[in-house]
Amino acid sequence: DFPAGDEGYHTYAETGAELQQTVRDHAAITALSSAGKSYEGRDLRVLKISDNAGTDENEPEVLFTCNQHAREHLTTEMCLRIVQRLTDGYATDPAIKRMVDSTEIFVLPSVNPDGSEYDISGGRYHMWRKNRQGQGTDTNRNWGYKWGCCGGSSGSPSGETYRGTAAFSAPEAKAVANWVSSHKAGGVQQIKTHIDFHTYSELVLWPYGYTYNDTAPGMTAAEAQRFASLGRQMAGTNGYTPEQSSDLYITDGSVNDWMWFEHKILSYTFEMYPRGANPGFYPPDEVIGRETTRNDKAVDLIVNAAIG
Ligand code: 0X9
Ligand code: CA
Ligand code: CA
Ligand code: CA
Ligand code: ZN
Repeated sequence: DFPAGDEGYHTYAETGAELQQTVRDHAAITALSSAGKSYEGRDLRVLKISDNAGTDENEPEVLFTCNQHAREHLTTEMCLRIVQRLTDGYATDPAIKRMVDSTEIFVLPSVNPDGSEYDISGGRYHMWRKNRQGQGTDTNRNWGYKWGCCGGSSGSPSGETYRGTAAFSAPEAKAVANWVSSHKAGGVQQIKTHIDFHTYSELVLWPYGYTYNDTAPGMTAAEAQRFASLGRQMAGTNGYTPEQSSDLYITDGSVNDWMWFEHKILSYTFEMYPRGANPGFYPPDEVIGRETTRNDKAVDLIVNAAIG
């Protein structure tokens, strides 16, 4: 469990209970499923939010993923905030109703439930980042585009950015990738936009991460412009700093590079609150409301970007 005083954060079980309650309260516009299993066998839960949620309709799809990194617990709360706002607001807020009716929104509150549960085991924080496969693989270095190419990951199993033994050797990355790939209809990827939430530094990041270059195979100058333009627009709503992800540091095998290169999904990383190492990965639960609400407008922008 979370340490005393931080019970406002949701454990894996509490997150499941919250999603189930949401489906009970909003059965017409929600559907709960699983993208697959973690290394230790936990479900990678997915909540779909759309009108006629039980039917795969021909509507642009939007994906939100959270908690790829175990200790980044505020991001799980971000995904739960998206779920709560879009479902509770549906009946009364016309802008929310329009978004929910014209898209299919998928929310994955924890891509790394094993790591997250380990990080809070014994009621203490363990400063854990990776999954729980062996010494741990950094799932955000395990995606299959330019895996291990460019010095943006570690080849050492004890490394904090260990890339794993092969692309998609981590069951969590593999499961989410297969789930995304299954969202093609008639050869066209239905998921149009994506945010992967992390902490911390208050940044809006876009691909590529494996190269400092703005343009590269699969990324034209016009496409790079689109990333930068929407990225800056979103950052204008939450006060984060917008930049290409490699401007922070080089990563290879990150989720955004794969989402964009393989599927042309407009895929961003948000690094949430705080800006610096204090309080770093462990802000008190008192900030959850403020720091997740802070991204409401950016969430609306990425949903509306899928509508085009
Ligand atoms: O290193 C990461 O995976 C992300 N930062 S974190 O502190 N949450 O671990 C950033 C990934 C974004 N990509 C690049 N910086 N290239
Ligand atoms: Ca508290
Ligand atoms: Ca629908
Ligand atoms: Ca669909
Ligand atoms: Zn992270």
